[in-house]
Amino acid sequence: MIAVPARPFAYPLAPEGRTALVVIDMQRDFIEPGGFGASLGNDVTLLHTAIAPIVSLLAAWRARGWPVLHTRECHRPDLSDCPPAKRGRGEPLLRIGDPGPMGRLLVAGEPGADIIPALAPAPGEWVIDKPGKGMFWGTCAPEGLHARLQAAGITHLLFTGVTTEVCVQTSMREANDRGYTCLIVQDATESYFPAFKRATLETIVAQGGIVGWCAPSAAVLAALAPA
Ligand code: TIU
Repeated sequence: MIAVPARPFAYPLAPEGRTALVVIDMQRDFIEPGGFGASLGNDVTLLHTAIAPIVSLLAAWRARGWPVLHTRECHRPDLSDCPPAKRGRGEPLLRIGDPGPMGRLLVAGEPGADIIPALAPAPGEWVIDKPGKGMFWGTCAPEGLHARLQAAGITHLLFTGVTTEVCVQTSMREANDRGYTCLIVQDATESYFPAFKRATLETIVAQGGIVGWCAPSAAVLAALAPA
């Protein structure tokens, strides 16, 4: 194990490809103007600071040939996997499936559902389309994501991406309940609500790491031996 200085205490990062880097929903629909995030009334520029740290972590994982998972929150074009309760929620400018400047919002195959070019998946990396906020719900049919991770020998997950308190936290909680040893990289995740990000990081590490660990990307990168 590689000890990463972290809160609430050192994180035991598993080498030899057993720790996957998870990049949650770094899609144009959340990061760029005119997408789903903006339609909910959010300032999408608040998410941009997470991009550079994720670039650095991706380079480190790729240099070692360690597994990388990208997720995309999106739905089938017929919206059969979008519960009416999700589509009807709130008063957005545009709803899921409505046409916008980057195509239909949160629909697979539309430009807005793509991962931003700076973080484009490399060949061989996992790309998981998820209809919910959590990455284990309704994904990787028929066996499910947990079975796929187990088959790949992945026991540890590093979480990055957006938004901290919605899809990142939900996915990290799902993973924690399934027995994964999880760390959230504090500068590689962002929220439209800085106070919610702070509260989420504190919630995760409280009570002896009730959901997992938290560390900056510099601490993770410094702990890794030269590739
Ligand atoms: N709205 C919001 O903060 N997030 C989402 O809707 N999805 C994700 O977090 N990816």
